[in-house]
Order: sequence, then structure tokens, then C-alpha cells
Amino acid sequence: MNRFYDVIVDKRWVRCQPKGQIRRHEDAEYRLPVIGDHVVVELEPGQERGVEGYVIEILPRQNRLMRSIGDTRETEKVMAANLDRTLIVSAIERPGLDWSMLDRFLVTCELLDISACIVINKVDLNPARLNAKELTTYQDLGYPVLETSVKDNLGIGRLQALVESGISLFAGTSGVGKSSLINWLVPKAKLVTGAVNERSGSGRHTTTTSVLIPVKGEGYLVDSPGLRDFFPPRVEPDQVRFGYVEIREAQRDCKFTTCQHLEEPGCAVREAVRAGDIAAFRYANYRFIVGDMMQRERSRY
Ligand SMILES: Nc1nc2c(ncn2[C@@H]2O[C@H](COP(=O)(O)OP(=O)(O)OP(=O)(O)O)[C@@H](O)[C@H]2O)c(=O)[nH]1
Ligand SMILES: [Mg+2]
Ligand SMILES: [Zn+2]
Repeated sequence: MNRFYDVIVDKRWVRCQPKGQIRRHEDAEYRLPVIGDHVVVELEPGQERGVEGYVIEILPRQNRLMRSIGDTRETEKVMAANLDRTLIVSAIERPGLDWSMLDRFLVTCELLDISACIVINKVDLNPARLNAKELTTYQDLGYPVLETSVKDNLGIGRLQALVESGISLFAGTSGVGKSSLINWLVPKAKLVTGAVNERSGSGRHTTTTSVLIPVKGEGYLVDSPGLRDFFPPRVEPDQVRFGYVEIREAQRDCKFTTCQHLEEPGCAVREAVRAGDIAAFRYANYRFIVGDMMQRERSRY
């Protein structure tokens, strides 16, 4: 695979290729550079057309965003590294909101210790949808929720303030407006954006590779290709509970410290769901993810 990696060296973009040795790294995660990586390059211009250097080492990552892919989610993929935040972008319509996917994304960020923000774009298409009770739930849990419309020029100030430092990854389904939002923040980025299929309401996977875009100040934005779906990387089923802010809090009162909040007696989490203190849709997603992790554990052996 002859992929190129554009690396910033002394404020200048340098086109590089990975050197063979990194493919033999003992940790499979470190065999391919991902966006956001800090790398060691060997400058060697003129070796091959357009190539100015080689990536010889990937420095240890402060964090990395991962997801599982494949029908049985057997493969794990590192999406980006050294992120200061992930902006999970959804559209109010075309395509519409998918709360379970958003939830799986948020849980992943919690488990991997990456701060997550929720961006609801295209509010011009149906402002009334902003009253959805799920959005209030997320706000109450402490997640920043930004409402934007590129078309009506709404919400740019808050978005700008949020991304002015550090690395911000824009992620989400195809067609939600990730590239449009980045163009709005950095007009000279001139990213290609694509229309959404009128009939199916789904995007067309316009962005095909992740790109890093410097933003005024000292921040970087990462545009990424639209995801068809999103599943967390594999964790022990009994770790999923740590991905839920409100479950972490409520489980202190469970009878057993090992409680997974499924059928155990004296479960404070299920009690909180009954009382309406924990949103039923969040708990339902929790059960789904735990079930999925159990299933994956079984299919490994
Ligand atoms: N009505 C409306 N349309 C928008 C808004 N933001 C983006 N769009 C349109 O939505 C379509 C998809 O936008 P993109 O920016 O290409 O979406 P994307 O998330 O980058 O899609 P992929 O690259 O395929 O993942 C384009 O036709 C945009 O013009 C908005 O706030 N309101
Ligand atoms: Mg795009
Ligand atoms: Zn419990």
C-alpha cells in the first residue's frame, strides 16, 4: 500500500511515506500512522516522485479514538490520535437523528477518555425537533450541545470558541454537514461537500480521507469520512457501565459493587430508571452494548 501521509514539519507540509520498519512494530496499533499522530520523519527528498520523506516512528499516543467494524465487529480500527475533543455531528433531518448511534459514540469517548461534544446541525430544516427530550437528557448529563445551521448562519460563535485550541475531530454519518461546518469555520479550507439523496435522505460519502486543517489561533480541525454506523471497541462487558456518567454515579448505591445492573437484586441503577432519574433510552442502549460485548466475547472462543 503506497499511501501518502502529509506531515507538518517546521510549519510546512511534507509528503511522506511510511518506512518498512514501522510495519513490524510489536504493537499492531502502531503500524500505521493515523490522523493526529506525532511522528518522526526522515527527510529524503527526490527519492520518489512527490515524496519528501519517510515516517520512521509513531510517537506514543496520548489517546486514540477506536471503533469496531465488520458484521461481527471483529476488527478494530484506530480512527484518530491525540484528540482534545470529538464533535459528534448529527443533522436534525437529511439524515435524521440516530440516538443509539450517538449514545454508542459517547460511551466510546467516555471509555477512551476523550471529551465529547454534540453538534446538531441543519436546525433550519426543523427547529421544533430541538425540543427532543433526549437533547435535554444529554445537556443535563453535562455534554455540551451545540445547535447549528450553516444555511442560516446559526451557532458559529459557540462552535468557533470551542475549537480554537487543540485538535477537534468532526465525526458522524455521511451528509450531516461535517465538511460544511469546517468550511464555515475556515473558508479557505474549501472542502468538497455533497448533496444528500432526496429520496433516501442519506449522504453520499463525499469525504473519503481524513484531513487536518489549521484553524485561527492554534487549533486543528479534522474532517473525517461519513460513518455508516459506529460501534465501540471491545471492552469487558462489566466495563461498559463506566461509559455512562449517570450509571457511574448511581451504582455507588447498588447492593453489589460488581453489579452490572441487569437482573441483580438491590440494583440502584434499575431503581433510578424506574423512578425516572436515569433516562430509559440511555439504559436501553446500555443493555444493548453490554449484550453486544457478551456476544463478541463468546464468538472469540
Ligand atoms: N439545510 C441545510 N443543509 C446543510 C447544512 N449544512 C450542510 N448542509 C448540506 O448538507 C449536504 C451534506 O453536507 P456535507 O458537508 O458534504 O456533509 P458531510 O457530513 O461532510 O458528508 P460526508 O463527507 O459524506 O461524510 C450538503 O448539500 C450541504 O450543503 C445546514 O445547516 N442546513
Ligand atoms: Mg464531508
Ligand atoms: Zn446495579
